Amino acid sequence: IPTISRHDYQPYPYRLPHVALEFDLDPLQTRVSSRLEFERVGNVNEPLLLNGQDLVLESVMLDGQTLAPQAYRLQDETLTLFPTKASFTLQITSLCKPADNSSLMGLYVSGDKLFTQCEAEGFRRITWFPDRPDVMSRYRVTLRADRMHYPLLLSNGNLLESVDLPDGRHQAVWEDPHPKPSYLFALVAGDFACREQTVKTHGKRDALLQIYSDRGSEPKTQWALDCLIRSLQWDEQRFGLELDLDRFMVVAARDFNMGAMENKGLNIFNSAYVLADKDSATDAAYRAIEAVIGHEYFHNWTGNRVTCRDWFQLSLKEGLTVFRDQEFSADMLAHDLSGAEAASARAVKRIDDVSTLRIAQFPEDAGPMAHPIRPESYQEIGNFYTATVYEKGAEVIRMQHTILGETGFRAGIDEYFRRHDGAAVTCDDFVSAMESVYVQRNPGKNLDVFRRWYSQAGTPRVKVDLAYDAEAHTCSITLAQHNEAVGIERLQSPVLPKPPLHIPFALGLLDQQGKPLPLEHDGKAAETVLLELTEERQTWVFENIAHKPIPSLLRNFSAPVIVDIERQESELILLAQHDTDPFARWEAVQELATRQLLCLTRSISDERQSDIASGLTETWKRLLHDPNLSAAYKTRILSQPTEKELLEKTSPMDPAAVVKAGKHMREQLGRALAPDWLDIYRATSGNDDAYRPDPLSSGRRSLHNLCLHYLMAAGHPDAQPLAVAQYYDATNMTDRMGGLSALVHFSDSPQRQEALNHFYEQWQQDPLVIDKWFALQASAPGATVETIKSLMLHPAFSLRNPNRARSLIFQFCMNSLQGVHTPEGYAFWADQVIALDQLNPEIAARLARAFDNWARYTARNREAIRAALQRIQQHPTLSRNVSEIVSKALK
Ligand code: HT7
Ligand code: ZN
Repeated sequence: IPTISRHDYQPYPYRLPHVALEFDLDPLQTRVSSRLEFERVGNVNEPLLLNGQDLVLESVMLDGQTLAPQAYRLQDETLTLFPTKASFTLQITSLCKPADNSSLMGLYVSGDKLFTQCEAEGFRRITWFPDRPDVMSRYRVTLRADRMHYPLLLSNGNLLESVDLPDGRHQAVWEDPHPKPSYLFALVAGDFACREQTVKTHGKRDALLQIYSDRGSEPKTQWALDCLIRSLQWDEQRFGLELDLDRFMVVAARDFNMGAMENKGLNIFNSAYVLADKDSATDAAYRAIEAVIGHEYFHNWTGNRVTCRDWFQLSLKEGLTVFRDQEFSADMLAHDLSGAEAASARAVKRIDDVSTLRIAQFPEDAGPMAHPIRPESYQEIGNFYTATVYEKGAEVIRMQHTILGETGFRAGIDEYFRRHDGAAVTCDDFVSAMESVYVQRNPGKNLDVFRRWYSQAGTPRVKVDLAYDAEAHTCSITLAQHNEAVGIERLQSPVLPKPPLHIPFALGLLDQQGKPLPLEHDGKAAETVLLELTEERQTWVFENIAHKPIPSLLRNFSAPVIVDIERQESELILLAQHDTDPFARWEAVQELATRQLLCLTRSISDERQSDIASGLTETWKRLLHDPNLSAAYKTRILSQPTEKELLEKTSPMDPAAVVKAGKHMREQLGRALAPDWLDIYRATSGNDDAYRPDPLSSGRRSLHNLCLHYLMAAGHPDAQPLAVAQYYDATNMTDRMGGLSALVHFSDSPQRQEALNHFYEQWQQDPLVIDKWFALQASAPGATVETIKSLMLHPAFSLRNPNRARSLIFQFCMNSLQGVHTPEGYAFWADQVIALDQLNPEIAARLARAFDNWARYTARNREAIRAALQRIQQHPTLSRNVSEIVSKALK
C-alpha cells in the first residue's frame, strides 16, 4: 500500500472550470455521464489523471470523438489520458452500483433513498474525475429517476428545472453558482418530509432554510431548524460572515459514517444530529444537534468558500470549524448571562471540550497513530479524520485566539478571507494571515515558533516551579517545556530532540485565603496574566506579593499541554473553594479526585484496603451545597474523572484496577454524602411538563441524575424506588434515561430487566432511541461478550447501520473496560473488526483503534491484544484503512 507524503504535493496541471453531470439514478445500476471542460495550466501538455473506484467505464469522448481503449490508460483506480490541446472537453459515461455499496462512500442506498458522501475521496466512486480538493469547478447536475420512488431530487445550489419524463421518470436540473471541489458535491433522491423557513440575512437577502427527514419525522425537526437559524445569526454577528446561497438544505440520513457533511448548500446529516423531541432525545442530544448543525453551517465559509489545497491541510477547515462550533455552543450557553455567571456557563462547555480532548486526543498523541495536526504522510486519508486533526486542531486555533485576543483574531480572520476567498489553501496561509495582525501588535515578533504546532506531534509537558522571595516580596514562576518523541519518532534512530513550542500559559495567583492577587505583566495589572512560553525554559517575576501565593495554572486550559507541578493537597482544596477561574477550579477538584483514585488503584493492585480522604468528601460536600454554582457546573465538578482518563495515568495500564477504584470511590462518596445527594435530588426535581432544552433546566436535570447515580452506587435504600419511579413517571427522555441508566448500571434486580423490556416495547419504532437502548446495555458494568453476542442476535441489530454498530459493538469495545479487557473480549473485538471491514472499511478502521496503546497495558492484557491484532493483520482481504491502523499498531 503506497504512502502519500505531504512534501510530494504537485498542483494539478489542468483547470476544470465547468462540470456537467447527468445521473440516471437506479439503486441497482446508476449511469453517470460527465462533460468536463479542461484548460491546461502550463505551456506543455501533461498526462491527465482521473480517479475512479468500483466503476464500469462505458465510453470516453474527447471533443466529441469516442476514444478507442488504446488512446487512454485504464488502471485499477486511475484513468490516464494524453491530451494534445490547451483546452478540450471530455465526456465520460460509467456505471456504479449504489445498492451494493455498503461502505457508505460515494453513491449509496439508505432504506429507500439514495445519498452521496464524497469527502474525502468518495466522488471517484461516482464518476471518473480529478478527485482532489484543489480542482474547483462550477457544477450543473441533471438528475433523472423514477418519480414514484424518488419524488424529490436534490443537488447543490439552485433548482433550475423540474420536469416529468416518459415511463414514470422525472428530471431535476441543479446549478451551483459557487466553484467547489468534488468532495463538496452531493445528491439526494427519495421521498422526504420538509420543514422550512425563509430568513433575512443581514445583507437583507432572503434565504430559504430547509430540513428534510423521513416522512413521519417532521415533528422532530423544529429544533434543528432553530439551531440553523441561530447559526446563521451567530456567524453574522461574531464573524461578519453571511450565507452566500438562496437556499440551504439539511437532509437526515439513517445510514451515515460520521456526524454530518458540509456539502455546499446540501448538508447531509446523520439523523442522530437532526431529529429531536422531548420524548425521544436527551438534553445531551439537543446540545449535540446544536453543535453539529453549527459546525456544518460554519463550514460554508471555513471549508467551502476557502478550502484545503490537499488533504494534509484537513485541520485548516476542521480545526478552525471545531473552534467556531465550540464558541457558538459556549455563546448559546452564556446567552442572557453576564459576569461570573456567563464565565461559569462558558466554562461548562470548555470543561466538556477539554475532557473530550483528554479522553480521545491525548492517548492518540502518545500512541502509534500519533501525528501532527497537519500529518506528514498517510496511506488512507479516511484514517486521518482524527481527534488530533479536529480537537487538537481546534486547540491550536484557540491558542491563536488567546494570543491575539478577540479583536485581533477577528482581524486575522477578516484578513484570511480577504486573501483567500474562493481558493484552496494551506494551514500556513491561515497562520500567515493571523501573523499579519500579530506583528502589527507585537513589533519584532512573529509566529515562527508557533507554526511548529502544525508539524510536531505529542502533548507537551510544562513543568511549573514557583519560588517565593519573602524579603523582596517577589514570586518567580518558571515554566519549562518538554516535548517527548512519540509514535514513529520513537522508532527513528537517533531520536531527534524536538524544539520548543509557543505556549500561551494563563496564570493567576491567590493569597493564602484564596483571594486573587493583582499581577503586573506587560505594563498592565490583571488577575490573570498570559505568559507566552517560546523557549525551553523561561522565568517571570511578579512583584509586591506579600506572602507565598498559590498558583492557579493554565486557566481556561489556555494550551493543550500537561502541567507538572508538585503541590500539597491543601493547595488544591483552597483552589477548589476559591479559584475565580471556573475551569481551573474544576481542574483542582479533578486533580484531588484523580490522586485519590490513583491511590485506590495502587492499593487494589497490591490487594490492600483503602478509604477515601475526608478532605475530598468535605470539598465535594461544600461544592454540592454552594449556592453560587450553577447546577450544570456542579455536575461537572462533582463527576469522577472517567475510567479512561484514569487508565491513561496508570503505568502499566491496568483496566481491572481502574474499574474497581472507580466503583469504590463512587460507593464511598455516595455513602458519605447520602443525605446531601438525597436533598439535592429532591431539590432538583422540576415540573418538566413544559420541557425545554435550555441550559438552566438541562443543568438541573443533569445534577438530578448525578445525585441518583451516587445514591444507587451507595446502595441507598431509597435509591432503587426513586430510579424506578423516575423512569416510569418521566415526561422527557433525559429523566427517563437517567432513571433507566441508574437501574441498568447499578442494579441487578428484576426491575432492571422489566424497565429495559418496557423501554424497548415503547420505543421500538424509533431507531435513535433503540440505539440508546443497545448502548446502555453495552456499557453496563456487568456486560460481557455473551451479553453483546446475544444482543447482536436481536432482530433490531444490524452491523450495516453505523449508528447501530456504534451503539453496541463500539460502546462495548471502547467503553466497557470491565467486559472487553478479557481474552474473550479481545477475540470478540478482532472478529468484529474483520466482519465490519468486509462491509464498511471506514467504520472498521475506527473500531480497529480501540487498543492503539496496547503496549502500555499490563503484560497479561498486552499479549492478548497483540495476538488479536496479529490475527486481524493476517486476514487475507483487509482494507487499506484497517491495514494501515493495524500495521502501525504492531510496528
Ligand atoms: N467534513 C466532514 C467529514 C466527513 C467524512 C469523512 C470521511 C468519511 C465520511 C465522512 N462524513 C463526513 C465532517 C465534518 O467535519 O463536518
Ligand atoms: Zn468539519
